[in-house]
Amino acid sequence: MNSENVVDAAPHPAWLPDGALAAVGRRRLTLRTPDLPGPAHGGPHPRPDGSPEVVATLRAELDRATTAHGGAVVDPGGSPDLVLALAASSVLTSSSNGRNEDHVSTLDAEAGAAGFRFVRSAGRVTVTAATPTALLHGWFHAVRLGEAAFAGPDADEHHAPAFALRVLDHWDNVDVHPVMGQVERGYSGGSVFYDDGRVRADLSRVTTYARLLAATGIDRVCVNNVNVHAREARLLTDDLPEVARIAAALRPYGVRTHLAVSFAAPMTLGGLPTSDPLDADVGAWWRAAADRVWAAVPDFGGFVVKADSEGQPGPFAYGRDHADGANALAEAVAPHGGVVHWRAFVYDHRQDWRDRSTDRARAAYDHFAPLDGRFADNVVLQVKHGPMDFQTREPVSPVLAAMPGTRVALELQVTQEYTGQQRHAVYLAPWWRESLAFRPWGEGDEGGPAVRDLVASGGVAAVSNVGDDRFWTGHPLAQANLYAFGRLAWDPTLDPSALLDEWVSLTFARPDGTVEPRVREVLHAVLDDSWRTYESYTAPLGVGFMVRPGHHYGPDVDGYEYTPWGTYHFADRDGVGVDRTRATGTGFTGQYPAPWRDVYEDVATCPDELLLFFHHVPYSHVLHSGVTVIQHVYDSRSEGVERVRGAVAAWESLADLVPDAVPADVDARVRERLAEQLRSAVEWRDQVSTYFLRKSGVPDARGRTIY
Ligand code: GCV
Repeated sequence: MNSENVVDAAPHPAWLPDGALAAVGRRRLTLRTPDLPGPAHGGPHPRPDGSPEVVATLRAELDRATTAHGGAVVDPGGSPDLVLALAASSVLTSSSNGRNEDHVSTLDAEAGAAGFRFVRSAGRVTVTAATPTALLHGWFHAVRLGEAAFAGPDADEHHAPAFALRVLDHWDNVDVHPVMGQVERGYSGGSVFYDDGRVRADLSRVTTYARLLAATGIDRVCVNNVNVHAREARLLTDDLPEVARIAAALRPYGVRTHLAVSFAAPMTLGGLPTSDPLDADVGAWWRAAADRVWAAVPDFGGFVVKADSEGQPGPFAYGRDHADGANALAEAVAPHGGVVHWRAFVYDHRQDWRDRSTDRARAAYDHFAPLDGRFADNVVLQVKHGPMDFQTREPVSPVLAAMPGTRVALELQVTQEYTGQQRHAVYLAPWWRESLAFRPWGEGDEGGPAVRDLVASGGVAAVSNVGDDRFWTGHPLAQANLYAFGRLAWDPTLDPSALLDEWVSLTFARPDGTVEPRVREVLHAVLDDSWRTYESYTAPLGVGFMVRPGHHYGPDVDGYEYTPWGTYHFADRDGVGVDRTRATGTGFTGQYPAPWRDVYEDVATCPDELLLFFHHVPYSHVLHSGVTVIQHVYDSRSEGVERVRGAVAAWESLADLVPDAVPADVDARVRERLAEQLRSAVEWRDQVSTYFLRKSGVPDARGRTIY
């Protein structure tokens, strides 16, 4: 049977198989929750951390682990190996977020309380936290460490998330959209929340999902698509009881619910003649809507808004700007401690391809940089990591450095829309880590803050890659991306290869908690460098796109060249690339501070991997690597295919370890996906190489077959 058909089986345990709990589960465990703490920050709104439910979850986690592995839950006097204790927040040091004090607010107070203390003394461990959710994160920290939690010298560590907000955005539709399906850009089956027009009756899988997220540190989920269609808009009103059911399924693991809302809701749902954000009735409508949401879901997180973007309504219709729009919603949610994630993905999607002066890459900065300082404190401007749209390689968005007076979040895409759609094994953590570490004012310690510092108060948000597929993510190895995103959201300085190692240790744990070393080696061989491998057989040198329009899978070099979407490569017989210089191009380089504005401006200093993003160059241009652009196109497409062949062979070398160290269903699905990746990589190589041979007339110096 095709592994794709196993839809009714229980979901794959991902990174929490029982074997992952072996080290804690065979020990003596104690949970101390003397008194549930009072309001986290003295505010008027209900507790944001689902206290009683999370305490019940902690009890159940301890029971589950010890039952599976022969340990015991004991009283504090019973000589426990691991104590989990709720305590006053004074046992914790507060986290520093490096932000301007003017912006300190409720959210920061919550982030400060989100940490836990980990103390090891003579092989016994005590985890202490001020809230049940923080304690739950401390529990999963011990699970992740496994035997190492109890081994080694005495330790006293404080762990707190780097970011106040760690969000996963689901682009799930309630109705099956005629073009985009149940999940927009979803490659993992249907939605875990909805099934053909309604919230699922059985949401137990949502709670299992929340457990996986809690084990990485994610604590907020937006449960519907930012493209809010008519049916989905009603989640804000008629369907609030259903949203409350979803929130109840997420709450036991301390995960809070957010909704994407339509800017036009006052008209489409409220019957008002306008959605003008400065209209008094519109403001009142949003306030009443927010009041109803928080009445139904007391720990609700907030709204996500895509406005004036790709057909979604927004403030431009009323001659207002995005600060006016965002602030109207922010005012409505503020009394509840809510937050508005306002997306900066605003550009002209009806561009004339003949018009060389309009540059989509410029758009977000042009719209938002002038508004810095005007957004309310509970608005988070959510900025895609690159100026275009989640391509395989882009420079970091200049907006991130242009908004010092605004709470800014970095938006990443865990779902692999442009990076192989979970048919290709592409581990994205190295790239995310690179974006988070980028220093807009220059590299080196003197260079100024990194992106991870700039987004400390707005945090990170990412588009989820999860669906109702048995493996959650279609490709079982794509689970590593979700895991790594959660961990980087907690600590953006973590090493991607070490994170992969953590993921392997948990996911491939045998019942006794051990992992076969060859499995670990092969997963590193297949995944560590897989993002660069994917880059090497797809669109070259940062030029982007070249994908099939619409679904965005597979090669189509000119697919977007004459469309209104602003996504061009400008290849002709002499050269390729987009001139974004100040001297002769669109001027986009000028949106960066020094030194990058000059590094990118000059073809001599622009990094090879971004050359065609910033410059139109002749095919004979010699890269820093020493080869010409055209020869690089041929060489790297060919090498990319060979690297995929290597990944296939590496995975096949594990055959003798199935099923003991590699579950048979995982093996079957990975083989199926790797075969498709190889087929697709060959197609990419042949189309891209052939296209450029035909355009340029320059033969491959190494004489390989090109068509
Ligand atoms: C949800 C890209 C995707 C769209 C997505 C959009 C966005 O354009 O192709 O499917 O819409 O990004 O981020 O809003």
